[in-house]
Amino acid sequence: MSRTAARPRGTLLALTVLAASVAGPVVLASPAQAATVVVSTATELASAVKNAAPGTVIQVRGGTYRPTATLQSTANGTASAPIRLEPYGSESVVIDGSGLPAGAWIFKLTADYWTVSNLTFQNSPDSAVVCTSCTGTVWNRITTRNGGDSGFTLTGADTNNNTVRNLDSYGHYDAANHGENADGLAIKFGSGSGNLITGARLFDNSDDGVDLWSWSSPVTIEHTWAWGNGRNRWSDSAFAGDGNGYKLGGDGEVVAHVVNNSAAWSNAGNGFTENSNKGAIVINRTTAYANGKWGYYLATGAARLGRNLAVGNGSGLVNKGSSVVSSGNNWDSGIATPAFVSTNPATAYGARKADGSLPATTFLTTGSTTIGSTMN
Ligand SMILES: [Ca+2]
Ligand SMILES: [Ca+2]
Repeated sequence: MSRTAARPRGTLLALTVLAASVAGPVVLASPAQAATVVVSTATELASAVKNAAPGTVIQVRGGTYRPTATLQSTANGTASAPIRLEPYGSESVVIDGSGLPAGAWIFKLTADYWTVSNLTFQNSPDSAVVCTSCTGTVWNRITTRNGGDSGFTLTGADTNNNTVRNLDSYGHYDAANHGENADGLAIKFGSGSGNLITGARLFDNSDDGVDLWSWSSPVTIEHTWAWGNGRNRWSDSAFAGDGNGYKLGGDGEVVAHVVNNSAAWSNAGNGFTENSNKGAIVINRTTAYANGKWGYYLATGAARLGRNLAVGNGSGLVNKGSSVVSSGNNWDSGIATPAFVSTNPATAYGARKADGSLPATTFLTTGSTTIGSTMN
């Protein structure tokens, strides 16, 4: 369904829209906007996003929106009064980029203290969602899918204390570069502390699941699954996707990222790779299964690998350099390899739990309390 019909609007919103559309001198220093703004067209959505103020709640009526320009804002919320962008009630909202110009993103936020929840961004010509130099943003249960570059991106200096919770990002492919850039989640070209990724599913993207290229501060990733990345699903005869589940560095940055209780399977490249990052990357209780190259590739850095489980990867379980500290992993002496309860990944694609967390699955579980991801 394409949302084109106008719905009745509240008086406050009507006044806001009217005020914004009046030509001539603007009396107010900045246009006042109602605390709660209900939008039902792409034009209203663009205006509400642009003009938000601390405490604004933007509620989007159900339907599919096709903006013709990038939705963007530089309006800051505050820690105590964040700006919220979310569906109206339990309605289902899809923001579709197929009407955007070539090279455009769907949503560009250069702002602090937003909480964005329960929205799907699809078919972007380029990246879908990009948060630049953001602080204190929270992203709950966002889906990015089938776009022309990376799905969800944090970038820029002063990117601090952002939380990405329960992201689904899949099917991205940059055709012009034969798939070499489109990642599920890109935290690249920037810095900032306190950024947390939890509960993500990053799959079937042309390049990597997670990419932390040229990022100079530690990122924490937990309860995340990356699979099927870097496989040529587009019949591209010059396909160039890398296909790492977790690309944990690059461009000379030395940084101690942390990955806990996560999994990588069936990626074309490595399950987890330092990608030349010589920092003390910490990887604990993760599982790498059936990836095309190494389960864990940490050949030059000083990673700390604890209680990880690698099974059935093309190049081998682990490639670790002499500075790596390795303990309790199934390649370490005296550590047994527990059997998987299931190797059928079908449930990994299933519906999330009511609270938005990862779907229940026995896939790659072992029942072990000491090694490998618990897959939840
Ligand atoms: Ca690449
Ligand atoms: Ca990449």
